[in-house]
Order: sequence, then C-alpha cells, then structure tokens
Amino acid sequence: MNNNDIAVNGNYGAGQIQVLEGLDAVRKRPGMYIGSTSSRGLHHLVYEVVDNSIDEALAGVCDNVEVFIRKDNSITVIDNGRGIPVDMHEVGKPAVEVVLTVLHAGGKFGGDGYKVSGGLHGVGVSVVNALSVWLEAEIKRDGKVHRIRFERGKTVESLQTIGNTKETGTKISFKPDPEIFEETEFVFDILRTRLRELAYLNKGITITLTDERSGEKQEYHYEGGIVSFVEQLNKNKDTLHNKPIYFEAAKDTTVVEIAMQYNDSYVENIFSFVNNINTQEGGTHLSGFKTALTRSINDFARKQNILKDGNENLTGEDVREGLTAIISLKIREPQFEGQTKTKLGNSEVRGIVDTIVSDGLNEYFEENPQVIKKIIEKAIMASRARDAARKARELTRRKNALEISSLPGKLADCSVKDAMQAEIYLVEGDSAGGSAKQGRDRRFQAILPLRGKILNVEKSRLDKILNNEEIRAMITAFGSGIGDEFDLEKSRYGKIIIMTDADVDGAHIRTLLLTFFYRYMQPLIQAGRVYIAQPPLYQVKKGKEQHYLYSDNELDKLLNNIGRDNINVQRYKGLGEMNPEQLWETTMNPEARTILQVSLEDAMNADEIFSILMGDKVEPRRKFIEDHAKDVRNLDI
Ligand code: 0RA
Repeated sequence: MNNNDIAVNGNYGAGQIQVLEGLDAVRKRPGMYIGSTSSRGLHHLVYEVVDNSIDEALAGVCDNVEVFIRKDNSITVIDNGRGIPVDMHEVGKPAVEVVLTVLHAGGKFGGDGYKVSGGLHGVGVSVVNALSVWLEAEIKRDGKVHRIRFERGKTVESLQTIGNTKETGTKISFKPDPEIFEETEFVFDILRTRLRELAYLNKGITITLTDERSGEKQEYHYEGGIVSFVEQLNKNKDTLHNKPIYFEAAKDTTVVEIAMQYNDSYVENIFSFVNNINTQEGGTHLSGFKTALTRSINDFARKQNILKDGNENLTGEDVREGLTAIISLKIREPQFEGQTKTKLGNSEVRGIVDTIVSDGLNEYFEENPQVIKKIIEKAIMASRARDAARKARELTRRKNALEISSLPGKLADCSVKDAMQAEIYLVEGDSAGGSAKQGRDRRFQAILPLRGKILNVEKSRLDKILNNEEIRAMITAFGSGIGDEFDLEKSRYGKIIIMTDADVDGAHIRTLLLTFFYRYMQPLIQAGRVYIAQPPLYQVKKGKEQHYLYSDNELDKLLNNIGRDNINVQRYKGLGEMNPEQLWETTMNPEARTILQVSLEDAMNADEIFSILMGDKVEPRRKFIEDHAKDVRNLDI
C-alpha cells in the first residue's frame, strides 16, 4: 500500500498522516494541491501568497499589497500586515518556519477570521514553498527584520535577524520550480485580472502589480468596492439607472454585500463570491439572492397594480434580464461543494441572504419608485419575448421530430460514432471551410463553415437568436440543445474548435462564438470542450527547409539567430491563403497542432471584449481596435 492509499482510507494514526502531509507529498502530487502544473497552477502560487495578505486585510491590519514579477520570473509579494509570527514554536522551530514547511499550518496561528479557503486556494503558503526552487521570507515584526530561506521546501538558511524596523509586514519571494511546472513564465494579464478583482472585493486596500520584465505597472484601489466593480462591468453599456443599488448587512458572523445595476441588454451578469473566491457554481447565497429579487419585484409590481390580478408573475429570468450584480459574502466556515468546489453549501446562508436582499430592495424601491418602474417595464418586455421564444423553440423541436436528424447542409460530418473522438471545426468563411473540408481527416473531423458574422447574442433575445441561420446550424450540428434545455450527454462532438483568421475580424467572430457558448451552452465550456485553433502567422522558407511560425516573437527569434540571408518570409493574412495540405499540417493535425482550451474566465473576458466591440458605444470600440490592430494575438483570450 502506498501513501496515497493512506490518504484515501484515512483510518491510520496521526503519525502516519503527519508523514504523508509533509512537503514531499506536495512535490510528488502537485496537482492535488494546486489543481494543475500548467500555467494555471503556476499563477495559483501567486494567489496563494496574496490570499494570506488579503487575510491580514480582512483582519483589519493590512491595507497595502505589492506584487512584483521579476526579470527571472520569480515573484515577490510584500504586505504591511502583522508579519508572520517568528517566536519559537513546537520542537524548537520558529513559527514562520512551521507556517512555511507544514501543510495547513497557517490556520493554527491565525485565529478564526474569515479564512480564505475554497476551491484551490487555502492550501497554505507551504505549498508554494514546496514547489519553488527557492523561497525567501523577510518579516518585519517585534521591532526587527527577520529572514529565512528555503530550497525546494527545505530550510537552507535558518531564521536570522538582519536589522531593526518600526514597521510590520511580510515579504515573500519565490521562484517556481521548472521541474514541477510545464510553464514558468508569468502572464501579466492573468495576474492583473485577479488582483484587480481582489481590490474590488476588498474596498480600501491598495494592490500594485509591477512587471519588471516590461516595466509595466498597475495600481488598484477602489473606495467604492463592489459598486465600482459593477460600474466597471457596465462601463460599455447603457444603464437603466445612474448608480448601482448597494447594500451591506451582517447577521452573526456572516457579512453580505450586494451591488447591482440594470443595463438595456438582454443578458444577466451575476458574479458571486465567498471570502473572495468566485463561486462559479453558485450555491445557497446565489439562490437566496435570486428568490428574494423575484419575490420583491413581483410584490412591488402587484402593490402598484402594474401586474393585475389576471397577470402571471414575472419569472426569475424575466427580472434578471439586463442585470449586472456582484454578491460578496464573508463567512466563517464556508462549505464548498460541486465539481470544482466553487458551490457554496451552507444552508443557513440562503435565508440570511434572502432577508438582507428583501429588506435592502424594499427600502430602495420605496425611495426610488421611478427606477423600479423601469425595471418592471423591462421585465414585462422580457416576459413577452420569452413567450415568443418558447413558441419558436417548440416550432424547431417539432421540425426536428419531422425531418429526423436533418443536419445542416453546410456541415461536412465525420464518420466516427463515438462522440468523444469526434471534433468539429467551426471555420470562418466558405473558402477556408472548403480547404478545411479537403484537408481534414474525415474519420473524426467535421467541418462547419460559418458565413460572415454570427448574430450578436447580447443584442438579441432568444426568439431572434433562434432564427439566425448560423446559430441554428450550430445547434443542430452539436445536437445538445440550448439554454436550460442544454444536455451535454447529447453532444455529438468531444471537441468544438473555433478556427478563424488571425486578424481583427477573426478575433471578432471568435468573440461572438465564445459569447454565444458562454450564454447558451455554458456546460460545453465548463466541460472543457471548446478550443481555439492556432493557425500559423508566417511561413518561412530557407532553401528547401520550411517552417511555420505562430507568433511575432518566434519570427524575431528566428531572424536574430539564423540571420536574414536567403530567407523568404510569407505572412498569412487568412486561413484562405493556405492550401488544404498546409492547413492540415499546421492547424488541424492532432500530432502537430496546438489548440487552446477555453476556460469559463476566458469566455467571460470574451464577453467583456465583446461588449466593447459590439456595444453601442463607439469610443471604447475605436480604442480597442487601435490597441489591438497590430497585435491580434493579444486578443487571445
Ligand atoms: C500566521 C499567523 C498570522 C499571520 C500570518 C500567518 C501571515 C501570513 C502571511 C503570508 C503572507 N503575508 C502574511 N501575513 C501574515 C497572525 C499574526 C498575529 O496574530 O499577529
């Protein structure tokens, strides 16, 4: 029996468990502790350290966090909290050494605050230590500066005093271990997104991110907290009322904060957080919010006689159309459930949130009758459109039943029967579609050419969406339905691969598709079935040799190392410039291609990019296109 069996069975003495919980276990099975050893896991190391600083902020003893990406891709995180305790602890080791070398030791010292502990977070800084080539901690505490150093989780320089100070705080620097991580280069935008989110969720705190590789620096500080977050999300939209509705209340040790604002679109954007963790799978807090919102609006509409006796109640979907909201809770002992451990399970929370939202909304409605009237009007319009959509949907269903398995005419399907082996390429334009059809391996690769722009699903309601030819073709080809009727089991393909040109139009179509999947086929993304093809940007010929290059970076490298002599560089402007063989070789052959798996965050960002590109506001669109015209790859999501 190996150690892993012990962990599963768990019925062994504390001694053995202690051995298992050493940092060696972390190095042996890093995925168990940080989810993966890909770029995602790499970035989690930074979040893990920053979360500890945020814990200090939640305890009210820290308001500044600085993150540095060094030139060698090491990271430094500095906060002005209390500093990790340095006094002697068990078996003659200083507390800081225990915190950094024993799994889950942090909590033993930290009291019972609102510990960040969900999803992949909260495993403890010791995990970061275990997975780093080196880690150094410098602590300002008790009038002194202390320093300790580790290599791959082992203490190599014991705790020493290196100076005096009046300040307190923690500075942790580490370099992720290339023996563990497939990718060791940090991506500024990934860190920036999360750090900005943390600044929104913890008002008043200042977080800076400095990238010493590029000189780029960002500072985040929001006095408005989640109100600013909602304003940011609605930035490119037209809103129904000027200021987000905001309330904050506490019951016992649970603190609930809500900010919400309606815009004139047809989609809902509700993000919920518990102890700063994005609860992507929702949970009791979200359902408490939704119940209270639906009930409060219906009650008010009845009271004002806008909904009459004969009228049916507005549904939850009706009252959430065009709603942007942030729900943020701080709770003592969160229970996280679900596939990705991002669903809040605490049953008492449902009622707490329900009451707080009802009270908050009722008060707001009394004071702002003109706003609630607009919201109700919009919900009534949504309700009518939903009726129309239901009829349209029933029509398509009946059609399907009649014309049994009538796949779209443009689809070149594959022959394999096992859906998980089958993949479908969504290809921009008929001409590239033609090349893809000739170049593919028809056993397992299906091709669906998409002509021109697909419909803007943010600007249309479901009835109109279902009338769009390109969207209908996708729905029938995938076979898994749409919206609340979506059924992953029925999906006819294991991989859905978006293949568009490497230009602004291609990026645009890709964003449109991602937004459609995000809004109406979200389980596809959650299941990791959506991918983005990576066609080459250049073909380089030198004598008889030829290479394909996928970024400007690669081209720079090549030109610098090989020199420019006798080199012929051809830039591909579109997929259509490649013949079927080239397309297969570079972009479709599973042995040679790279495809990017789309995550839910990617799709959410696409939604933001999408609002900018497609929204009514011209200025952000112009700016975005200018910023990205030269470097379309940056659009990469
Ligand atoms: C254990 C106990 C206390 C604070 C911390 C750890 C702590 C850890 C990190 C990691 C990065 N920054 C940090 N800041 C603090 C509580 C200390 C006390 O009670 O004084």
